[in-house]
Amino acid sequence: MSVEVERKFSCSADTLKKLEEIGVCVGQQQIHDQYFDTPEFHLTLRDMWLRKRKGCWELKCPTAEAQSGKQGEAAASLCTRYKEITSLPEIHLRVKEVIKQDRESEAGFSQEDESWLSKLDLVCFAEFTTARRSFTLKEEGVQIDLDQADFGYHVGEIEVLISEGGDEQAALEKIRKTAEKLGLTGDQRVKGKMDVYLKRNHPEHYAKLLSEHIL
Ligand code: V4E
Repeated sequence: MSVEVERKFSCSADTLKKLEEIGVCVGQQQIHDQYFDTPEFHLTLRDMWLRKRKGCWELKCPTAEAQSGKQGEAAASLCTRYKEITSLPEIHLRVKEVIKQDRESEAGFSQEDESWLSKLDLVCFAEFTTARRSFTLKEEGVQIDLDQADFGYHVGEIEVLISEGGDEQAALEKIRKTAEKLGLTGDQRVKGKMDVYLKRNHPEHYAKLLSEHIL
């Protein structure tokens, strides 16, 4: 299981110019995401994000450190860290734990068979496509993504993948150095695509996530 440590940023023309100078473009892609939750939003109210991307299931959930509220210095608070679970049986187990569904699901675990969704009352609450350009800074071992979502929001992110229990401080330091090289200033947390999507499409739920400090 891996942990994604990342910092979002607003990509100005100057930042883009710098990135094109010092980074190596490693690809462009269109990403279609569908996010699922119960109608009562059991998962997202626990900061758990279940999505289908390129035909595969992924669950992002907070790390133990994030759950205990350990945040560290100000620069680290600009970063998020989430466990990324991609094994479908494990996703099913975790989702079931949260939803506290006592009825045993008999669904098999193939990427194609989606009967487990309806058994757990999971519905798609967000769906959008992102045009992504990815860069690396080889010396830092980081990936930088520039995302343009189809609902008109663009955002950049600097990310480092580590294994669970891996060196988070080293990841934060790589992100800090990269931000410095890109000339990023400002200590404001930048909104992700989901913030903007929920604010527009599910304002009541968005307000609840804000009040619970999940977004
Ligand atoms: C974890 C999370 C969400 C799931 C989507 O995560 P995000 O990294 O924003 O999307 P994306 O498309 O860049 O995924 P990737 O390709 O990197 O795997 S939606 C909301 N959250 C929580 C969250 C948060 N609390 N704060 C910030 C700044 N981002 C995300």
